[in-house]
Amino acid sequence: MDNQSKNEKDSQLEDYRVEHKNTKLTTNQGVRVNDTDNSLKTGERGPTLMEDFHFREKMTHFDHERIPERVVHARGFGVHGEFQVYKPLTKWTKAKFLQDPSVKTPVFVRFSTVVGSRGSADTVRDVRGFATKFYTEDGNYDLVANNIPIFFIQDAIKFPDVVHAIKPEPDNEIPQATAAHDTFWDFVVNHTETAHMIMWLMSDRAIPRSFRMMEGFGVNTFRFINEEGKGHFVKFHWKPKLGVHSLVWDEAQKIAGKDPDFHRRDIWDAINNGDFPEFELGVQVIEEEQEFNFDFDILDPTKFWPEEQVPVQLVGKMTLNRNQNNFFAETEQAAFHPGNVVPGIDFSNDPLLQGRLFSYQDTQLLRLGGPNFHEIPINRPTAPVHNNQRDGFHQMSIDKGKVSYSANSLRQNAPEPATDAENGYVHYQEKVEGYKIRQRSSSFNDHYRQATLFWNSMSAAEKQHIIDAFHFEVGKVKDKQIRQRVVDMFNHVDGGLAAQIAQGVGANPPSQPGGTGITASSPAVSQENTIKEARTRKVAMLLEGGFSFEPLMQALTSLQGAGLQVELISHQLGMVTSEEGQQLEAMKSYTTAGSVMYDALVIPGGQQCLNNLSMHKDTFTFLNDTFKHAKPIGAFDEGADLLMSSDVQGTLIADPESTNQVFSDLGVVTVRKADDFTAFTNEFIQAIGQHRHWMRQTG
Ligand code: HDD
Repeated sequence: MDNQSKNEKDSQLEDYRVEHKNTKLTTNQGVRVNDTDNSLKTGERGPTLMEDFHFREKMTHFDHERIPERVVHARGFGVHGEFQVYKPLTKWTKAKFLQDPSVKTPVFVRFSTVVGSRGSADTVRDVRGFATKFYTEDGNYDLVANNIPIFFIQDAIKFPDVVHAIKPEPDNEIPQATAAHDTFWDFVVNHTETAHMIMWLMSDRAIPRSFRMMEGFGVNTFRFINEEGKGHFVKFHWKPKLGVHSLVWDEAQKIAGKDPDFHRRDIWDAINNGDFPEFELGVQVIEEEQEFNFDFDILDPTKFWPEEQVPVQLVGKMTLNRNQNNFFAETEQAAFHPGNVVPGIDFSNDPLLQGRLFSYQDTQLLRLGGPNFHEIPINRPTAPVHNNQRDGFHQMSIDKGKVSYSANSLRQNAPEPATDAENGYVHYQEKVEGYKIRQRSSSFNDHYRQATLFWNSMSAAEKQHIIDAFHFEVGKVKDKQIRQRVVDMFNHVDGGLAAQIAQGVGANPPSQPGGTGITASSPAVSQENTIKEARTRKVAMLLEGGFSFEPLMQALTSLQGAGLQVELISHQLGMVTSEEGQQLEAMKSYTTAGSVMYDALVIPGGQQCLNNLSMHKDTFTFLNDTFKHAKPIGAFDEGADLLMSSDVQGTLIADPESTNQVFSDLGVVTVRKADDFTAFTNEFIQAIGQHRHWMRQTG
């Protein structure tokens, strides 16, 4: 594609790409095949012959086409891009890709859900994975992140437990891709360390509008190491240039049916349209001497470092600018590992991170069938690889010579370990001593204070969404005792929250006073305070015969000029004629599209169009759902009259200065013939940038 850039990784991948244009069909042995539609038989109606090598090969390959899906993060989608640092980070790290602002480091990013299997829907309530492989000159560096800054558990040994609890229940494999069932909430009430993560999981963060509109967090505490060997604790962030935005739960559920590929389609289309998603890399850095200056343990993965206390410094930008060629070869075979680090980046003793360092390599050995998966094109570093590792399933290199050991004299000890000066990786020399004990540090004992901090930081609408999510999730739990225990557990976070959870799930309100006494908030975690951008949003324009052409075209041009994607939708596909006789094509119909697939709605003018729109029940479903989901609606001329017969009508107010109907300022924008059309489109685009107009739901 024209808009897709070439970089070192792309050039490397080019060697493996195959196109089958103008070619003859062959077997995998390169033998030309003369018929692939009929197997070789004894007589026209006789049995198939064993000697049919083409049949045998074709069928065997097909029979073996599947590999195990990832045990978590099975459903994902990968895209290529580049990363550039803004200025040298020499004072903290010697990592080469973080020094020179002119260097573009190729990246491959895989976004994912955690719980569902490979074919599950994109818009389920779940954590999203955000794994980035940087192909640096020092070798591959993987930042294996999520869109929530903390985790369920404090020690990796609990990972199989939490995953078993959240996955479908083992007797009947129900339910798919959701935490809304007994075993998960049973786990929660038996592990109060999950409280903070559950607050995030019940929040809007768990139903993102787009992979392009979510943050990424490395979660675990890592270390930067500079040339002098000095360490700094660091947490990594990705900040989306489009801001952090979410769906509404009802919308998310409907999209799961209408378009289960919603998120992957969104990013695929955006990149093909040239709307390259951009994320800034942020770091929070803590001096080693300040390790104990906080009221939480900086190694505890159930805690975040509030940005107000430890600012996020933006140090570089990633641009995702190329779609993959082949889903299986690239997304499915990509292997990420938080243990893939380069000189200048090291680990902390965070007990969750320590366990992750074992798990990823281990799971990939099974999933990708042996120890040579680093040779699969998507996983190959662009840095040269030299060592004495040999053989194994699917070995792709032809290592020459007799020597496969070190130290050796026969090849002058090549490949030789690199010195410090040659950038050989030196593990950070941290002094550690202690007894071998299976014990959690008492500094990890507080399970509730940051959960309260998060709750305090939410806007009224965000709080309501959290309560609604608890009602849905816990409402699906059959065991009444567990439901009661959820109420009692979250009473430790906030008494009001617990009382409201209780109301919706048939449990008793908490009997004890609630809360942690924390009154502080962290405004940075509220999506209310995020970047508001209309660019790249999708707008639905309803279209029926007799629409008035000029204003529609004017609106279309303004919206497209502001970088929005507009789709024309009618009751059926095909050409639609305006009142003046011009024709436009409806590319979507009420059957193939739904309001949940768009960020905003436009209703054009024209008396005949209005009459035609009013004839279809689906028009009102579209309009009312858009309104219910708090999305902006723009209507002009006669189109505005349609709002009078919809749910929008309730927001009508009297305007003493005008004879027009005026809708209160809730993201419903109308314009009449005499009014200023440019002012209308500007206001409408601004309303789209606001994303959702929650006042409709809470006001
Ligand atoms: Fe993990 C996959 C992120 C905790 C074990 N994890 C996986 C992926 C992401 C994360 C984004 C998908 C990678 C891809 O796209 O292929 N995981 C996280 C984060 C965690 C976390 C941010 C919290 C800090 N994970 C975690 C723990 C363990 C694992 C505590 C086990 C000790 N994760 C795995 C895994 C997976 C994985 C089983 C499954 C597939 C894979 O690795 O390649 O090893």
